Amino acid sequence: MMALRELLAVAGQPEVLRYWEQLSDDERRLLAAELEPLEPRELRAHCEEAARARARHTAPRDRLMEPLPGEAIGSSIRTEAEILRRWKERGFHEISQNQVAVLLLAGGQGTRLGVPYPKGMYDVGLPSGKTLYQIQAERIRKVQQLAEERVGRQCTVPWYIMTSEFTLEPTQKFFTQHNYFGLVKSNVVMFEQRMLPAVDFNGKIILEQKGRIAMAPDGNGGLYRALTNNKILEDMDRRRIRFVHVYCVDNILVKMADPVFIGFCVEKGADCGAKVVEKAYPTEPVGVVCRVDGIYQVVEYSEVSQETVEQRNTDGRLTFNAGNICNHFFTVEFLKSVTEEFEPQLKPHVAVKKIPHIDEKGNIVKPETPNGIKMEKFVFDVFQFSKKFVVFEVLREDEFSPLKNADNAGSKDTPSTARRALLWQHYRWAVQAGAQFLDHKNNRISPLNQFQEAEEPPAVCEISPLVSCEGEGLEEYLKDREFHSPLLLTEKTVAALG
Ligand code: UD2
Repeated sequence: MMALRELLAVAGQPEVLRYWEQLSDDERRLLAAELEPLEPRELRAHCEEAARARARHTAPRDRLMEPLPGEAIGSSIRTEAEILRRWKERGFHEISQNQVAVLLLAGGQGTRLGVPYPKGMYDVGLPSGKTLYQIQAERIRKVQQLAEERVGRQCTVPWYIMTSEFTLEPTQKFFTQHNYFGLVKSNVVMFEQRMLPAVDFNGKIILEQKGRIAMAPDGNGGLYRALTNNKILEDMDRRRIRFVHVYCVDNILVKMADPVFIGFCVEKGADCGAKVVEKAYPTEPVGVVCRVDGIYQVVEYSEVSQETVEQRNTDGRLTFNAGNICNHFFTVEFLKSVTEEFEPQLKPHVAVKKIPHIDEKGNIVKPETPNGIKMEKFVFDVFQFSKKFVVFEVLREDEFSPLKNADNAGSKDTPSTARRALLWQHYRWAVQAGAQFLDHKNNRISPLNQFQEAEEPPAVCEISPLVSCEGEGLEEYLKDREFHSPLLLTEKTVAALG
């Protein structure tokens, strides 16, 4: 208790204990457990900085923004097949040498989707009922298998999963319950990022209950602190990992350890890279990769003016159209330089939010206007420290369909759009591999290759990642064969077709 009082005195937050006398032993223990990991002087600086940042009118960086020069962008769309093949083989080579890991950012609260469990556990309604975690796990298994086929020995792509207080326990339970989806448990490394208190506009920590602080994870840029605190880079060193593919949990089309992207980055000698897609509309909630004052950076959608996002070139295309899809490449060397040297220089971003809190009398209030500040670091803010940064453009319909919002009328990036994006992709693969689909009267459905996110594909076809990662190897099962919708291709069903 004394230690706690002292900690809060140094932090300038003694009021946090104002209901201490009314708390049960359990509540006291929980409150102490939230506070004890925080260094008091750092906590003080965090609260003061939050209040200052709110008061400060941050100068928009818009006028310093310049679009990416064309030559700075590699592309999976506008590159000859031969070169793409070379990048892919280079990527598979690194994977087969066990030098590539994937790292999932899964510490977010998923507030917009509004489910009380981690987003990775969400089932968007595919015929297989698979969750995002399962899809990602199976894609790792397939990439490992494809690398193994190339070299004839076992290959491992370790999966690091950054969670937070909200997501660690349910994620662990879920993986155990599902037997790690067939992955080797010791190759799935979960670790936790820090939580920080939300503060009010006067820099005072907000209590959401008498014995509970309103805490939030410190943003996906909390990754770098979490790597240090959990000795993750040491783990990577032990496994001789050199390249890491970092990605966010909610993109149903994510290509795990994408060999083309890895190969491209490695061949270019990059220490840091980002995948982008052409933005779909000016206000799409994705950061834009650009140069700010000459330095490659991402300017987040929440920090750019309407005028800038709407700016167009003479050909009608958006001037800032390189949409960040939260798929990054890092060398382990670069991550070391960040954790050892640059992390403290990362500036937190301020989010002004409506944060439930208790009033003077101890009643819980759900505010209707913003009342508090959350401070978050962003994963991409380290790009500025890169010595060789590359950008890789990919096709949205192949690689990006994020799950952000619940299925309400007019919402974008919902379970329905994610489900449809995946089913469209698999339908296209099946048609390209020569499958014919029949309707209920046994008439052939004329193939449609035009992806339209708002519509269901002409036939339902879901292909397990364990059968095909990106449409490869399907002719053997599908060519010139007729199928009724829905078609579910799993390892079992293809065994019968092959
Ligand atoms: C992210 C990108 C945005 C764009 C978009 C595409 C950032 C800062 N912004 O925006 O530019 O690429 O995705 O979908 O990357 N997370 C944590 N810990 C946290 C907060 C978030 O691990 O404290 C994870 C979260 O679980 C998710 C990812 O980071 O996997 C992105 O978080 P988000 O959904 O809040 O980011 P969003 O959509 O605002």
